[in-house]
Amino acid sequence: MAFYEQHIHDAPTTFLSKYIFSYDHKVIGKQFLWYGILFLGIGGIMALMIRWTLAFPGQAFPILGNFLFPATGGVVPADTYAMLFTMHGTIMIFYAITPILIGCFGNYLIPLMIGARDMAFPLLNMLSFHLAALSGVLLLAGLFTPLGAAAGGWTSYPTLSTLIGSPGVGQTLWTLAIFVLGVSSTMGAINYITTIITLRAPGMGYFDMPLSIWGLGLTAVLNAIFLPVLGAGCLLLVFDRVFGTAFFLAGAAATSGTGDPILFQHVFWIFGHPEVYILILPAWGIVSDLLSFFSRKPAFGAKATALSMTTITILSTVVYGHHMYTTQMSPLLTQSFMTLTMTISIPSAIFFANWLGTLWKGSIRFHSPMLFSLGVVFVFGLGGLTGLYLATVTTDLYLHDTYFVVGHFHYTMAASVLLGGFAATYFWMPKMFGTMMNEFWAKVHFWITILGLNGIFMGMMIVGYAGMHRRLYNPFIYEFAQRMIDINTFVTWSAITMGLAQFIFVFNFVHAVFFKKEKASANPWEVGTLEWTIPSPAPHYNFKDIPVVKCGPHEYGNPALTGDVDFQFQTEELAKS
Ligand code: HEM
Ligand SMILES: [Cu+2]
Repeated sequence: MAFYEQHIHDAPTTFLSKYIFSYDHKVIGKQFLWYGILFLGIGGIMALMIRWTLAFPGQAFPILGNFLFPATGGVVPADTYAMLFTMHGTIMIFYAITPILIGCFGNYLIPLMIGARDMAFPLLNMLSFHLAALSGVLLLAGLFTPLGAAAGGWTSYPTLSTLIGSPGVGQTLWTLAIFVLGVSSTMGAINYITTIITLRAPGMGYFDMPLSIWGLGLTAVLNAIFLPVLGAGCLLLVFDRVFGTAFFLAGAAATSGTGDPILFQHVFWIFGHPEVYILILPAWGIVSDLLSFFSRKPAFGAKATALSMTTITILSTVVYGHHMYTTQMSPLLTQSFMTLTMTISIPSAIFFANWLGTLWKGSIRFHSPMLFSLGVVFVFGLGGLTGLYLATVTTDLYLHDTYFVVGHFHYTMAASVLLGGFAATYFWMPKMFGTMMNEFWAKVHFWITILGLNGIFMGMMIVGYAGMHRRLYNPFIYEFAQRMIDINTFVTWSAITMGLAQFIFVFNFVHAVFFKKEKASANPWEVGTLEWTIPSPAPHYNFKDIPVVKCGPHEYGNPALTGDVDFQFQTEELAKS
């Protein structure tokens, strides 16, 4: 077991060193949380503008419309629509989900759950947040440039993203922003990996780590390997845009020699497919732990779950071609990618079955984190199943670039990751801020959110299956699509409802952080992992004495336990009858 002395320095006293330039992983985690919630709001408003356009084509966007689009009397213009879906996708993936799940919970949980006093490289950690903040500024700056923000989709395919498709500075800023964010996340990833390898508390083997740490660790591995690939692609794209190279320009567009626009798609998806697992793995890990915590049972097949997650991580590196079936790849390649993609169902099925095994005959407590975790099980099941239609070449040729794809990835990513993020926020709130959020409003928030998002994404899959294309400003100029306006209206109302429900969360959160008097106890959920052995909120440098780990993370319901507890801390010797 790797273990070395971790020091304790005096607590910072000034505002700047405490809240802005803090080295403390807990503060940096919270910085990422606020950052992510802010972008979640911006990305959410953009989503509503997209949905409004699809449900009520030609009608002014309520309230904000007249202010933002005065030239068209409040109606979202076509070129703005392209910017909206581009920025929405980019913001949600890179600036909302990533900072919340990985930036916040990665930072917050890793040292606490493995019994360390901080990350291995605290200064690098601070720099990583500040680079992320810089990247956010670069991205948003694009909105204020003369030709507006990037509009080539979150995938930024050339030629849409070269000077021909988007001459404005906005696209250059987008590309730079993603590059800077890539650097930031790579720094974070290296830190996470080193911390997990070197700073685990004495006695904690890899299989004694909570599954949340498995998820976050595997995510960090993927990040460290594949973000540099995206970074390289972005850099080449910037060269094409600014210095006149022709990596992704072909034919007459290239000044000398020629490049290949499709090359960018390869580079993008070599990163892009692992990226979807980068986002989902932390959510899987957290849900695997929470299902066990709130079923009061050891996680069923915890080792198999960890190994399945590892297998998926490895497989995710060799399936990226399933995003490119329609680029005229050789059939030999498409079939190989199809087979490899299908293979992912095997480990997925294993850990999905393990989740159900954990629930089986558990004494389930339906607290809000549990409700959100069960929500993940449900939506991820749907998302995974729809993936099979897309993985199959023959069905994908029809479904590619339709709203079916949009429905699929919103179920797998938006829905499961969002619900997982909420589960984590409600659950670790007492440890992070020292207070609990209101359970009643948490449950109201859960029910409206889960009904809303199923209305939204189910509706998307239906219209997509009927042939409605994604990214069109007004698909209803086609006669067959006119009949889909009603479903689109339904989707939009679901989105508005779900959007409004998020205010319940924001009020609940802000109230708990700033206004609530009643303090949380050290272990309000009665679970045994290391972070619950210390007071809430976690004190400066977490552990006065580094804990010694004696058992696994999910020791529940042992009949030999006495008193009215049904769990054991990881620092306790297993009770023997
Ligand atoms: C469980 C097995 C899964 C399979 C077999 C699968 C398969 C696919 C395939 C074949 C596509 C390409 C469709 C097309 O463009 O025509 C696709 C798109 C996508 N999937 Fe999945 N997927 C799975 C799980 C996931 C998960 C877990 C996530 C995210 C956490 C995810 C996120 C995405 C995204 C973001 C896209 C579309 C990107 C874009 O075109 O903008 N998928 N999926
Ligand atoms: Cu993929």
